[in-house]
Amino acid sequence: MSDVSPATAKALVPPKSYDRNAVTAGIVHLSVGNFHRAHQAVYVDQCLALPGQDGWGILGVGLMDVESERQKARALQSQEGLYSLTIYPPEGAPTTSVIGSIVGYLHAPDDPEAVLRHMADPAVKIVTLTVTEGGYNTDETGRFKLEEPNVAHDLTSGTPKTSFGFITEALRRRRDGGVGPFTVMSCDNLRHNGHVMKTALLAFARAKDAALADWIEAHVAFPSSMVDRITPATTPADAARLNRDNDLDDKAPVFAEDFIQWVIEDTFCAGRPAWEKVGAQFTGDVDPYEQVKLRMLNASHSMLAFPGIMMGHRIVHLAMGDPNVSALLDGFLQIDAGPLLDAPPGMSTDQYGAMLLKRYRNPAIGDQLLRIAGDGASKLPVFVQDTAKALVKAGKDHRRIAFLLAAFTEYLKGVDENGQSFPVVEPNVTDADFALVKDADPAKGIGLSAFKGWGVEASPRFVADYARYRSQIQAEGAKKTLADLLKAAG
Ligand code: CS2
Repeated sequence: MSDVSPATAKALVPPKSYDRNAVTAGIVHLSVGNFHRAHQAVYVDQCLALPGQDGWGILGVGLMDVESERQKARALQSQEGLYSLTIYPPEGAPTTSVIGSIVGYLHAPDDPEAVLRHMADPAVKIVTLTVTEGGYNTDETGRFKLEEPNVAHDLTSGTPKTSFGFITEALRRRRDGGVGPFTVMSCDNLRHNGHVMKTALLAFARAKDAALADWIEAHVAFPSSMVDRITPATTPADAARLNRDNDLDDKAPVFAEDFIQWVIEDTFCAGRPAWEKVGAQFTGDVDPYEQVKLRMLNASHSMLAFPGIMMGHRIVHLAMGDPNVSALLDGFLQIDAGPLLDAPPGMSTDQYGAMLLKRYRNPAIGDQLLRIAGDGASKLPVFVQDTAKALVKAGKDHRRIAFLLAAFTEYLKGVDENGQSFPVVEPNVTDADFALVKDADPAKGIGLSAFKGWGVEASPRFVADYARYRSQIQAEGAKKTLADLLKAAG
């Protein structure tokens, strides 16, 4: 609870750099998380201050039918989409600004028709999404899961629940009404996220209406993009602190690190904001940027989260304060992940790795390891699989990755080495997976569906190390296991 009473705290004042009343929504964003509000919404906010950009405001849409999303909708609606963003540099004072680019907000389960009306509006030219790695509804072979209950609902209903249902129905209305298509841009941490989006959407559309799927394939653009800014969840204690420090009464404050990056493939089909004027980078090939970011930043985040949680840590910079954790990440970045990558021109993976460790050490962020861990079963295949595959194939040192997979498997039990339990949010871990986790034979866990197709199960040395690390984590804890691993690794 904020201890700043509304009577004394200041209300949010819209940005002065543009006339917010003149701004209309040219972008619909599906699933407005903190990351979106600290990233894309900031680029848009800065763009709106430039001439000729006032058609690029954002209409935010919440998709999930859960209380926290309803609460967010109420908070943002009561503030007309305004919220404060506080940026913490590693040293020196934070800065707070009010972001005005979200000019409307709808909670889709309350009024799906209103969402569709907006998405079909000719003024909307781009639909962006941050629906998380697991939100693309594909299995480990890349197949779109038509049987997923909400997807199955959307296939037979005109009142959608899923992003696929909303986008497809809106595009149908636009095609039938002679309104052109909009661009669909994923802003999630996935390799080739544009391609993943396109494949998923076309699989859905084809199952619903083949002719519409052909139209979408011919007319809709799906640019890929690499997105980056570390944005913690705002806990009630954070909200109280931010409001107190800023003398504000904001029901939905966000905070983040000062680093920000966005690399976008320039293939929009209905125009786009002048994001290049506010720091975004446009390129013909996002892949090298995505690979470096996913396989270094997100993968090392996982390397930090699962072992860190099992050691009893909960906060990123505090875990980084343990020299062994720091050495684990450094080894992973510099020895395992970095050398396998073709970095984009002008970029060195060594420097990038060193910068990541610096970002993680920022004490003002207090990012949550449990946030990073969430839905690990969807994240690990995206972030770690390619590195694991390449190391095993080349017969290189796989121990840090075997330790990560062992720590992830033990983490699924929800208790750390101090006996503290924590919530395990793993919607994509099946009952069969949990049975493997509980099996008395520690090697069995290598069969988890999250590890399918990695090729590690075919390496007896990898499986033996994985099983050994699991047994040692169970018997002596992750700290001791890591200390021994580092000693052995020299
Ligand atoms: C994190 C990301 O959730 C995760 O696994 O690694 O949210 C990370 O903080 C962002 O991608 C940073 O850009």
